Amino acid sequence: MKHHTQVGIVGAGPAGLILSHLLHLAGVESVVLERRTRAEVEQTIRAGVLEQGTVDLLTAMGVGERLAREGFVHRGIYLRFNGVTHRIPLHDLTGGKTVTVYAQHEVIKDLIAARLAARGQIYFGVSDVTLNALDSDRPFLQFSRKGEVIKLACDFIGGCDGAQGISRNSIPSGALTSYERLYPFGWFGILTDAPPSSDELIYALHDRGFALVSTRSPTVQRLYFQCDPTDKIENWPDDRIWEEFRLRLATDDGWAPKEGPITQKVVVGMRSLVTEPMQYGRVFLAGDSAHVVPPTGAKGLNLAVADANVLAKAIIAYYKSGSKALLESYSETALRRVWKATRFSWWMTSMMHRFPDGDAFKHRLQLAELDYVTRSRAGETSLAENYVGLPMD
Ligand code: RFL
Ligand code: PHB
Repeated sequence: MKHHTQVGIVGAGPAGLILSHLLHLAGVESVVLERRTRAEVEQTIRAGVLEQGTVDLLTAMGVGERLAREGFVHRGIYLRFNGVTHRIPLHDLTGGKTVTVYAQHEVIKDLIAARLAARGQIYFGVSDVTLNALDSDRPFLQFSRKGEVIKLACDFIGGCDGAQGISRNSIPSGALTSYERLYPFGWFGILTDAPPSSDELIYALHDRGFALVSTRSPTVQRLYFQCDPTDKIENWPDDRIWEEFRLRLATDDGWAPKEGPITQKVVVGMRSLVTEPMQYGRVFLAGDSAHVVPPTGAKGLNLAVADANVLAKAIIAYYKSGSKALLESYSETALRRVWKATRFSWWMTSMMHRFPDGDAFKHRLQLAELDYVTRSRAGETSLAENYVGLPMD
């Protein structure tokens, strides 16, 4: 067990693992501390849509092999409203960019395997992690592992511990400003053992609310519908779930989802949160620890990847040249992209969901906006370039 490292990283999610591996590829050493077990981390079902830039980065890092084999490249998405489906041709509108559907936990498995093959240090199942002396030149992480309390001195700390982590709250109150928006709905998500219902994702707005048809593999599908954020999965037996999907996804030409046994049910809340700046002294926040987006734009994982990339470049430049310039501009660089993804996620969410206030004027505006976005080249191009991902930095 080491007691000093160049970069101490809290959290083995996409942000922490990508940061650690990018640093390793440039000869910078790091240690990753993770609260959960390896099995838990590798089995948590979350995101599914990787932007073009995320795929390119993972490939350049040497972890794109299985992704290239098993991921599904999508050249468009469908928007469905008023019983009619409209295709947004992402590929044609963005000069050839696409998104790839490949589950987040598969990315995590690939990254952990790459870190361990390179003798990278990830400590799973640690507890009581604290961040200390953050504004000094000698910050340190303290944690418990197998009953032993360990102090790990670091040159820098990467706070990559997600929305419920401790890094953000370790920064003195007053040093950070948070901007938050809660949405009055959540998503009910399922996994089902069924063949794909569609060749590309379907985002649907219906009088009863939003629904999304996504996929995981030729035999496993991921679907969501808008629900009350306090709803309970016990209220939703399988028959009632399929009835809701059939209603919300119905088209004038009789489309219906392919049904199968439901193997997972989950209710997720929806909020937007941005914390500024994403740095304090020698701790740098990356990913959900600094910002959260509602899932409608499929941006959360991709933002975590982009943050880790910007931060890795800044740390590597420091060790190569001694210059702190990129470290000092990290927050500003990352936040430019974060705010644009926050805007896009808020916009997609606002356009695609029924608001419980039942405001008919708002609903008419949503339909007008959808009509505009699907009929105007400018409108669909704007959606497409945000969906496939804005430049990494
Ligand atoms: P993570 O993935 O939450 O990883 C943080 C890690 O830190 C650990 N941790 C700690 N470790 C040590 N000590 C502590 N005190 C700790 N506290 C926490 C945790 O155990 C965890 O392993 O954060 P990261 O790396 O910033 O990555 C963010 C993404 O996971 C997240 O933004 C996405 O999953 C969001 N998201 C989506 N993003 C997309 O880009 N495309 C999508 O299609 C998409 N769909 C989704 C989503 C999120 C969803 N949920 C469940 C919120 C769909 C859903 C339903
Ligand atoms: C998913 O497949 O989990 C998924 C797809 C698109 C989204 C959100 C989640 O916008």
